[in-house]
Amino acid sequence: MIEVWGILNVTPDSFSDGGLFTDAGAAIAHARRMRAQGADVIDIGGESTRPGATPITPAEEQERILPVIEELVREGMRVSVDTVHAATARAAVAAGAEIVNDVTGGRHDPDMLATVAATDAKIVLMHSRGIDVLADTEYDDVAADVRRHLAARREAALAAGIPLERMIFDPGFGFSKGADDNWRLLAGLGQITGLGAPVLVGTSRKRFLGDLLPEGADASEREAATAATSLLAAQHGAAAVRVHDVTSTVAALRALERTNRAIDESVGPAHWVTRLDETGGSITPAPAVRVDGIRARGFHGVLPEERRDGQEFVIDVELRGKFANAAYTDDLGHTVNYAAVAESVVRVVEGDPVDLIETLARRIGDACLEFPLVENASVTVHKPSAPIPVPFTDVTVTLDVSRGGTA
Ligand code: PMM
Repeated sequence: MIEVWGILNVTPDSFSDGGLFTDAGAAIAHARRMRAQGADVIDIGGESTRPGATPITPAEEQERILPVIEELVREGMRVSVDTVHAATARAAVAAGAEIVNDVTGGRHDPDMLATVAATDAKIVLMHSRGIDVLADTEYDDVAADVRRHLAARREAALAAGIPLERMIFDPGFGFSKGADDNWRLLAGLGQITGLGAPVLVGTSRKRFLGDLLPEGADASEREAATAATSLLAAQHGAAAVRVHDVTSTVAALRALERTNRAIDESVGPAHWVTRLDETGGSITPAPAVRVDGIRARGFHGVLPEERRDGQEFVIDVELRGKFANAAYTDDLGHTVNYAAVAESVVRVVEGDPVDLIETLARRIGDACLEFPLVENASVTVHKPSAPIPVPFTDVTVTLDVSRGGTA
């Protein structure tokens, strides 16, 4: 089962539970309760991200959370610290926290990434924009924009000395996202899981869930919607969910686990049942989709005349992924639309010039992975008209890309 992180806000003003656990004794008691309910990690925050919350100094933040962390670690709990301050992260890790959860992805405090790099702790790199989580909600394509942002945070963290194995990505539900953006992000979670590290999802009690409830319902009535969205996140590849009410989400995830177990134990043709945490079916081998001989004109190459005059490129792509159900459902939604793939390939060839066809092949491969259900792509780029002084028929480069190994 995926991990469940129980939220422990030791703050007077968090949006749904502010003020409940400001006293260390009450906070520790609540953490124990969450552990008994099935929480794998306790995520402790001492500063609220709620719009309008009073900012506090790192010293005040530490005063609130360090005694709690020390006690939870002493009792064998795994602790994550929700902070944007490097000094607090350092002190919390010294007190035994094993994860630093930074809602700014290390952008707020210039020392954060180097501080985490110097420890053994993991870091949650979350997508967010400004301080005001209700502002700045314009996106071209929210899942692709968030993926790009997190890929850049990944590069920054790598440059600071944090290996990929110590990273966790979080698309930041509710942070500068309009209501529909949150649903699009959930639908497009595969783009985030493709970044190469586990993904954490936090929908708990967030405003966008209010749209599912009768008008006037308050945040405490969002538990069923939290459990449902956490379950959907698990089905879309999340490795962990961050929730206030542990019992309801653990029950939902156990239902998924039980059903999948029944599927694994089932007899009969594999396509009668589909594991619920896979969008594709369980028939093997899954069909491959090939599109060969896609022609487009581009200006790639090292030679000046290639850049000036351009030439024809011919591309073959073979895509593999979770297409198995298509053979039984006859539904285009269960496979990849090869016409759209071909158009996307042409756009890349006609796009910004590069020197090497290896680079071009890689860009085409990345474009193929943008399609849902595609898990790997083999791309061959032919350059039959390359201006070399020897008679020849073709020059090609073939490159394979797969989710998790690219971007
Ligand atoms: N949401 C809140 C605070 N911290 N951290 C991560 N990694 N992901 C989130 O979605 C997230 C977070 C919002 O406030 P809350 O603590 O009251 O849920």
